[in-house]
Amino acid sequence: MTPAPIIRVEQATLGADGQVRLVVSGDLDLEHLRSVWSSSGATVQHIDGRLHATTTVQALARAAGRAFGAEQGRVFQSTLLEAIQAWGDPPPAVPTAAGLLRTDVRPLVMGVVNVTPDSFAEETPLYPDDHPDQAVAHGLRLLQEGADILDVGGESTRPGADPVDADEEAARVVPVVARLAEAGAVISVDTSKSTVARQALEAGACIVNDVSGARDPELLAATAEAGAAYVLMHTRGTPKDMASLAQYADVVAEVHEFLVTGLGRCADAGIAADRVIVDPGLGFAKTPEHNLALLHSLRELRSAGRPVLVGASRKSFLGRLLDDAEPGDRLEGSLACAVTAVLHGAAVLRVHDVAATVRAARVARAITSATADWPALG
Ligand code: PMM
Repeated sequence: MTPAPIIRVEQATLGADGQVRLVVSGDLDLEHLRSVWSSSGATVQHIDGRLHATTTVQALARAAGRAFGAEQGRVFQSTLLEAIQAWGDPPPAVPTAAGLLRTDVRPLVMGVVNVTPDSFAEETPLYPDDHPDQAVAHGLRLLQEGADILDVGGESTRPGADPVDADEEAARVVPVVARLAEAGAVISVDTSKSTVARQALEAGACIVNDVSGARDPELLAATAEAGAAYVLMHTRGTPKDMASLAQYADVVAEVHEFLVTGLGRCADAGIAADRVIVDPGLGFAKTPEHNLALLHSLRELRSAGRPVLVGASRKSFLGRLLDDAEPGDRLEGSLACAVTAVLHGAAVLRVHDVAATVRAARVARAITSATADWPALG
């Protein structure tokens, strides 16, 4: 099969003579493409295994056709046009076994339910006291506040955290998922373990939020078999060692390429592309500067064609920006990230402060869409 290029759109202006600035990488003869593009008048640089090109869409597509044979030229052209369209369009909806996630209508707010004794972000741990009642009550409160999705997790992923045994994690998560699903909530299970995912999906979850970066084929198989949606998040290593792996020559390019190749792993495991939501994984093997670079360039990740989830809420890079504020005192930082994410086309905001985020996102969305409504989603 002809390998598809990986194309990231940095900027595009629409119209017949629309200009586009993009970055191309992947398993193809980039030097050959560079020389053909250059001779067609494009501005092209070959830097560290990536082509950075600026010209009109038509000129790029025509030159790609000339650079390669007919078949590869066609693959290139359709990947190019899809990336440009996805960059500018609203995200598509995401089907799950429990119905459509309407990411096409407005940004969705995902409320965090950490069923752990040691979450850095929660003022009062939701576990083990009064388990599962306390966590369920918290989830119901977030629904009242306007959460569209509840993300239920039983393993802390803060940097340096120890892994939790699968049975223990399931015992924390599954009763909470069951009760919240019974109450009608759309539930994602935040886990990297296939056994936990399977039990949570049976108990009523319809999204698997995998913070390990699509590494475990068993977890992907469990997601595919259940017809669940899947959050593909960029990370490196494990929470235990990820801080030491936060080294990138070009963090936006590397995260984008990881997500595009991860979509291939999902497809190989039977998860259709239309079920996948992508996530830059803020704070996962990232320095504060990496997180800011990714938020700054968030729209570029839309070139992958999938809805983008952003989890910036209460994270430590916000503490750094706000005079070492504690997690519970980072609300303005979390809201600034949520608004920025909406303006850059994010589809899902994973947050602790649901009521405040809904209010901020409503205003940001009213500005981007020039309509004041915040449709209820059935
Ligand atoms: N962050 C945390 C946990 N799960 N899932 C996704 N998809 N994206 C994230 O950024 C993310 C996540 C860690 O934050 P927490 O300890 O506040 O839950």
